[in-house]
Amino acid sequence: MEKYGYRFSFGPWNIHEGADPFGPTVRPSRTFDDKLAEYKKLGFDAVQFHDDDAVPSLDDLSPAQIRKAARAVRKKLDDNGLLAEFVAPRLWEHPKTIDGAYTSNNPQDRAYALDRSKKAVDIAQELGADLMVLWLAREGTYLREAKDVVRATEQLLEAINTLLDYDPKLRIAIEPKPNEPMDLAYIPTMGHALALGFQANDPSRVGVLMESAHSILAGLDPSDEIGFAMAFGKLWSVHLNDQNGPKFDQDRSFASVDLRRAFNQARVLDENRFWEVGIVGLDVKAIRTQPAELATRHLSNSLRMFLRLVELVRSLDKKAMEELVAARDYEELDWLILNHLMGRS
Ligand code: GLO
Ligand code: MG
Repeated sequence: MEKYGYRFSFGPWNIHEGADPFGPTVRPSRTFDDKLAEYKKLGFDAVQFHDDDAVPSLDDLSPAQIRKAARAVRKKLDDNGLLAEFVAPRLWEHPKTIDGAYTSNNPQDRAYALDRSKKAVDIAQELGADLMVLWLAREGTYLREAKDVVRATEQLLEAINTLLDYDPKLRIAIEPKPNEPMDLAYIPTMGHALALGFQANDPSRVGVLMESAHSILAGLDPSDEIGFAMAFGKLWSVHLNDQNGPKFDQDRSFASVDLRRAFNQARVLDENRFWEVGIVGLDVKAIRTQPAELATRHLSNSLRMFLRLVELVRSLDKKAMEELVAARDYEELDWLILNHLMGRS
């Protein structure tokens, strides 16, 4: 398969058991090793990690034990010919993160969040990844009076600065999301994430990860979110997927809901040479009805769809487009794009 210089990644959570808030699992769990064996078969190059995907039960381990366990995972990656793209501290499941992590109202809980994040940095170092992704899952509120937004923003900045100081080579990519699990998140969009990063002590080491579904949930266009971040050289990773309107986070296969919206994400990424900057992550989940033995199709289909869209981007009749833009004939430009997407000329 021609990959046009792109590399692809997903996280172990993207092969999952199909539980939802209203029903139990529908597919058996697969071990980490078993999932790892799927990556190359599906055409992928790199693994995205939560800290505890790499080192389970890390809260019960010493820093030395954590590093040792992470080194063993590095060996498995090497054996499978895979890279680690990033490590993300999982700051949303522990009892100490019920009311938020860096923005919790409880100082002990905030200390836990920082300590846990430092352990995630240690794991990233052992896995050979210089990137940490911060999905700020519970940094927000169910009711606004519960926290002080100015203080919360300062706390987020302090946490980022603490991590930048902890490892002078670390880069941080903030993954914004407007809601879920919180009703109202503090860093809902690319603009918020970038603004926070630019205020950090070393802004050159803070960038963003754009997830399509999150942009759509915020009522924004993912390709514009991509382009806005790329204009500042700040798009360091993506979570491409799809989303049927502003409801719960669906993580549908890339392009499965809105082909043209996906085409434009591929277009802005490709026209700005994303393959030279980052790895294409696919944060997709199989729908719950999918039988266990077929529950990796969403990954390979998303990857192949991205590459097909890159081909469509590159085969666009640029000259015809320029002429239509110059004539301000956007109806005909619309017709050209729609026909191109349908394989018609
Ligand atoms: C959930 C997020 C989640 C993160 C992952 C990495 O909505 O998209 O999947 O991307 O935990 O931090
Ligand atoms: Mg994501």
